[in-house]
Amino acid sequence: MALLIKTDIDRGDAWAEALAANYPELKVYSWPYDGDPAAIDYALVWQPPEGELKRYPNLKAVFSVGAGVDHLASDPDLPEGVPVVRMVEPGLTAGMSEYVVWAVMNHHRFMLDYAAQRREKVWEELLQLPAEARQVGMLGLGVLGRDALEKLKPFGFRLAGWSRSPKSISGVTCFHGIGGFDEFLAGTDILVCLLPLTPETEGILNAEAFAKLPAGAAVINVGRGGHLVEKDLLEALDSDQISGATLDVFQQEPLPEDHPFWEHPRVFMTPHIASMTVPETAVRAVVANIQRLEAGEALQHVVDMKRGY
Ligand code: NDP
Ligand code: OXD
Repeated sequence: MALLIKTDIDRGDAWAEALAANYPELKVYSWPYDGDPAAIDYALVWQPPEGELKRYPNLKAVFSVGAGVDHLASDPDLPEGVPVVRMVEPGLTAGMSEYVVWAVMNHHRFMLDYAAQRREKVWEELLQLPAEARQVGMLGLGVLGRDALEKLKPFGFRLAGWSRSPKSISGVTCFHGIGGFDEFLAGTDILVCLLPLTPETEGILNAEAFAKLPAGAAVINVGRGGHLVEKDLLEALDSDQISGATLDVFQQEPLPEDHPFWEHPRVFMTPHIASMTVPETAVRAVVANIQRLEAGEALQHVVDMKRGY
């Protein structure tokens, strides 16, 4: 049995070593692969070139290296009938929750203001609000959104979430669908986007949504750059409707050098690192899934490609 692997960041031999340790019988080939395409049973990929996966006639499943599968859904030649599996693994989940907790605190504790004061050599205390005075609103109540909310619970924030289908989560006020969107936004002081990018969610962080948030709300985008209408955010920041933003993902990555976000004093940015798949833990999830399929059982975390997530 053979697996082709294409990852984004060079992590040396971490993937190959973890695969060898967890599944010694599996032959692992790194992309670009110039062997016989018919020999490849599985692909574990991040942003493969369009049409690449179609080259392998015997693929049994495609595993996404990331939780998001928009990098695969955008391929018009994605092989039909081959299941696509999104990444669900504890390392990726833990990393995202760390980032979200930090980013919420960044806004809650006025860190953008203190950074500005530091630049100006201003020593001034700002009145701190208790956590329960703020509502954190999570767009997306999937694996990552729910875990981040759990990790926020001990701090005492009021918590809310929005998903496509109804949910019931202890300690979280849940809203769903278009009908629940406005009420969700109206109560949200710190908005976090952890949605998948689909035709339905593209551009969801726009002027209309910002206007429905309480004045001075903060925005954290860790979903995808395509969720945010960047010029609408700049306008909302300039009018103080939005007090600040923490952004990890962008319409164009890497962010172009002349982009106004680089210099904006109310924007904190990171280069799409909110979380990263951890080879050691991810491999266990992939191997367990391959073994499930080989034993005639159903794969876990298969994406509904029509829905887009
Ligand atoms: P899941 O598939 O587990 O959860 C997706 C959630 O979004 C679900 O609650 C789903 O609702 C909701 N949703 C989807 N479409 C809609 C819609 N149209 N309206 C309302 N709610 C919707 O995904 P994960 O939590 O695993 O990952 C979320 C995203 O995080 C990824 O797709 C990726 O884009 C991003 N990500 C970013 C990273 C980074 O480093 N910046 C790292 C990892 C992931 P329902 O529950 O009803 O189905
Ligand atoms: C992911 C990502 O989707 O890293 O996992 O963006």
